[in-house]
Amino acid sequence: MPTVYLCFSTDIIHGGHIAIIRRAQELGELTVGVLSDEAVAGYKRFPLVPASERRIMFENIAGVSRVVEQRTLSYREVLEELKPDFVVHGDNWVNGFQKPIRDEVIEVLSAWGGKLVEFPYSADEKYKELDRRQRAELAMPDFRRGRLRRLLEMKGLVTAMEAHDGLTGLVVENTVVHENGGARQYDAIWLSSLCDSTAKGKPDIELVDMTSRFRTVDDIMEVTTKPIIFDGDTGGLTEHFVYTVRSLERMGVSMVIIEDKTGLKKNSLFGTEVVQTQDSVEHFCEKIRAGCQARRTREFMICARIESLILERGQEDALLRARAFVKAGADAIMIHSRKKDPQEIFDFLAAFRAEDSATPVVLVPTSFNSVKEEEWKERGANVVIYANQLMRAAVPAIRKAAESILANHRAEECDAELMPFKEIIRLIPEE
Ligand code: SPV
Ligand code: MG
Repeated sequence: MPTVYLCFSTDIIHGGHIAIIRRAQELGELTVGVLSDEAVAGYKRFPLVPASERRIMFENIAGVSRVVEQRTLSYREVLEELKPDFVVHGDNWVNGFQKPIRDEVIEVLSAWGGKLVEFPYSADEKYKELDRRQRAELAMPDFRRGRLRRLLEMKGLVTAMEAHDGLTGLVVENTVVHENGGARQYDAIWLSSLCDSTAKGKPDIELVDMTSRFRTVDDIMEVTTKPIIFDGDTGGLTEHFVYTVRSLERMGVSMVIIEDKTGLKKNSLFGTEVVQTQDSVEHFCEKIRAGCQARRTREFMICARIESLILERGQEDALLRARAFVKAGADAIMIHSRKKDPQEIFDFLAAFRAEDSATPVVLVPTSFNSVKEEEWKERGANVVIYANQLMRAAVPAIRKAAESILANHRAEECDAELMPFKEIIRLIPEE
């Protein structure tokens, strides 16, 4: 009897899936592949149902002989193992970003004379509605909060991009680039104190109060589903920090990062050009412990940010603090530098990883921006935050338009550089 392979990324099974399963069964003995959580998360959205459970769903469909996990978007590994006579797929990948995956399937199958069979893809409105409803679930606080931890487990390295309002949140949520038949998108959203303050025309000195910062979180949460990492500045007084932890956790934020500075906090990119005081290890550990005690779930992460390199106190001080903060309960640490040369971060990572292989390390490579994510992962980093690039892209563009209109006494000259509002509106979802 001929053998057939059909791979699914879905976490719900509807009539359209059953129909294609039935057609595949007519060709021979059917093996269903379940795409790994990591591959699904990168390719469309975070799966609501993990691969282990999706496997069980398919195992219980009559006529499915067996279910295997497909680890990557590429079919090569699975196909070379199963050597099926047929691979079945919808015809929606004949063109578009999945085409390289399709081409590879045809090439791999040709080694043993296997064939690709494509059925018309059904883009039924009711199935689209199901997907929309599932996306809405992902936005709910209880679904969203734990997703950063799960992404860290799944991917090892996650990326976060800055957003400072609903619109930039939508850009971070929806930006996708296609590469090698797959898709790349940001894993999480960074709520920067610098950009949140700047958007309000205020300095980054903990002047924008928590109520206002939470308002920004809420604006972003309303229109996105990705996990949120909140820049908690110094965390303020320990007595206040515990309330911040509770509020963020309840809102569905996944991680708060607090930095070991005290007194009037200035942005780290100023380094030693301004007076900045580092908190004592003991006092900051107390703050971490209090935060950990205040939270209600293990899903919510508290990250301790070490300012030793920014303040030129050296690697030893940074390492000593990392050790102490982890011992006090920090779920992750962030090490920061404002040097262009990444060497001091490399040195820290090597030394820290030699003694701690588990605690996630967060980086904000604004100054040391030459290193690619793949190398950071190899060196032991787990979160890469692009902390302010969207704001820095926007300001020169809007200033240029403002100047052009003034200089030309009309808007015609700058119009070619502006996005038509029709296109901007397309970014905004309608219920
Ligand atoms: C922020 O984005 O507000 C940060 C990162 O804290 S940095 O500006 O590099 O200090
Ligand atoms: Mg900040």
